[in-house]
Amino acid sequence: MFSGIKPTGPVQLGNLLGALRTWVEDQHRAESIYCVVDLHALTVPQDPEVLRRTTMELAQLLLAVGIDPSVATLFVQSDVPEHTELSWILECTVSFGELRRMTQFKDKSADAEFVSGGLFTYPALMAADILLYDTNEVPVGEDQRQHLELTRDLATRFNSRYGETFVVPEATVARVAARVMDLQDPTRKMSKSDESPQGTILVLEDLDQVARKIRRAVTDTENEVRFDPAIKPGVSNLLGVLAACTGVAPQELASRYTQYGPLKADTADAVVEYLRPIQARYAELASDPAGTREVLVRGAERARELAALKMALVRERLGLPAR
Ligand code: ATP
Ligand code: LTN
Repeated sequence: MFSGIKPTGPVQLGNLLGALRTWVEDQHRAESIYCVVDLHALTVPQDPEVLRRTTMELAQLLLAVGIDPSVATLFVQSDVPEHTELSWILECTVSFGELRRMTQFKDKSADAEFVSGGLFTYPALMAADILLYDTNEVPVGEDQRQHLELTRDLATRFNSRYGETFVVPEATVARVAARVMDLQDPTRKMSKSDESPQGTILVLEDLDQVARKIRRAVTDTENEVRFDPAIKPGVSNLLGVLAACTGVAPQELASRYTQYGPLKADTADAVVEYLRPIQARYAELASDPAGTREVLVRGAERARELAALKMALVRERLGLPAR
């Protein structure tokens, strides 16, 4: 199992319910490697002090949600230089046309003033992250499915050109809350780097404020509680969030409500109770930055061992000199 998250801002509810929740469950099922992908954050300009702080805070948050460093490997991407090395090789494996079709690139470049080359080649670095570790499964939110398909294509192409080298991975997407939507604009995915303070719930946000934002979520002018994301995105989003927090299916939850008010109130309560213990654990970890740093050093050592083995094979396959 391998997955990554960018230190581009404070973690939001979509990250937690769509991805991190599965990371915590998966770590007991198979060998799991989780990565704070700081190099991916550099596709847009970052303030160095802010990036340093956000990387550390994100690692602490991952521990607070339940990543257990005694069973899973947690590390920072830039600590393992093999990621950038393999990334170049995969940039030479992917086609320009494939990169141009990526919807994340289209969305993020559409109204950007400055579009970096890295934003365009981003999926090659992501494929490198995954392929270095013989990954079978990649737990991600729905928005990353296309990048995973591309990763599979690149692994297959490389294997057929140079001989069996990479395991072809699969995406595992959460059954509910795989795409948590913005509370104020439920046609847009909740995101940590977009400016939508009223539509975004932060995992470490004041809990009264969390409840307030959910009670004010945009729904629709009908008066029927039904799970139908295409036609009723706002109501379905609340049902998906409530389902993820309670473990009850969204369709089943829909049948229990006739009005929006009680649905919002129960969703607010469920999210607050879901976040409360995470916030408490985070507060404890925040007082021990040295402990987290040590986890990351050990994680990088373990990741490097595996990554170096894979790179040695890749270099041999390509005719690059052995190190
Ligand atoms: P950014 O706004 O900087 O692009 P992001 O909030 O989309 O960031 P990422 O670091 O790109 O977050 O993603 C980390 C994980 O969270 C990925 O697996 C991604 O699919 C998942 N994820 C992100 N947003 C959501 C969402 N709204 N619903 C469900 N999963 C999500
Ligand atoms: N591209 C992902 C973050 C990411 C990732 C990865 C996810 C980078 N490398 C490897 C899974 C596996 C995103 O934007 N959410």
